[in-house]
Amino acid sequence: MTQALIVIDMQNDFCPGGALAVPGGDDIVAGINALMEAFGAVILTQDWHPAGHSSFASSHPGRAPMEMAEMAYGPQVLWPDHCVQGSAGAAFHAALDTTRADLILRKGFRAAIDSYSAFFENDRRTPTGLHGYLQERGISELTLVGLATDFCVSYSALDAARLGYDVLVREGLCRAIDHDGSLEAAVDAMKDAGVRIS
Ligand code: VGL
Ligand code: ZN
Repeated sequence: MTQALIVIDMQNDFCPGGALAVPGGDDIVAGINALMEAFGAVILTQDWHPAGHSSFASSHPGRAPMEMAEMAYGPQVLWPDHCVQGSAGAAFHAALDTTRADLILRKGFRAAIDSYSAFFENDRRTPTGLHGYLQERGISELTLVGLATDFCVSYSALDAARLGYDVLVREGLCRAIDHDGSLEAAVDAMKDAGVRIS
């Protein structure tokens, strides 16, 4: 049975020096590279926003990063501009071993909707296509690592669990934004959903 390693958003903008830097974001690159060996499938996700994306605070006059906004699909954190398509910030961390990737899945490319999860956009309904890909390859066991634990990793893990996958999050190979209790809430939600955390 093929097990997949899903590496979430290991991009420059989420690493120290980036536009939405996650503390210690680059500390996990070597460990993730080393882990790839053990998996029959390696999938990388890449946050990939058009300039002026609706999740950017700069797209909402008078609003600041980390404030909440109400979107058509529900509440949304407003972020600093990050991972703009084709920018250096959107590129993978230079030390990440991208050669082992079977699939690079981009998300967040529609201007009007954000996409934290590798499976669904933030309306929790619009699919990215990853579920179909995994199903066609007969993959049902997933290990998740990457950035950030409390947003894109946990949203992906929760959706995967809901879709019936066996999901393990390797917390030591993730780093969190931890804004306003978001890390504790994410860990609680993952545990409640049956996601294994190690
Ligand atoms: C992420 C906020 C905005 C993430 C992506 O990768 O966790 N967080 N875009
Ligand atoms: Zn983003």
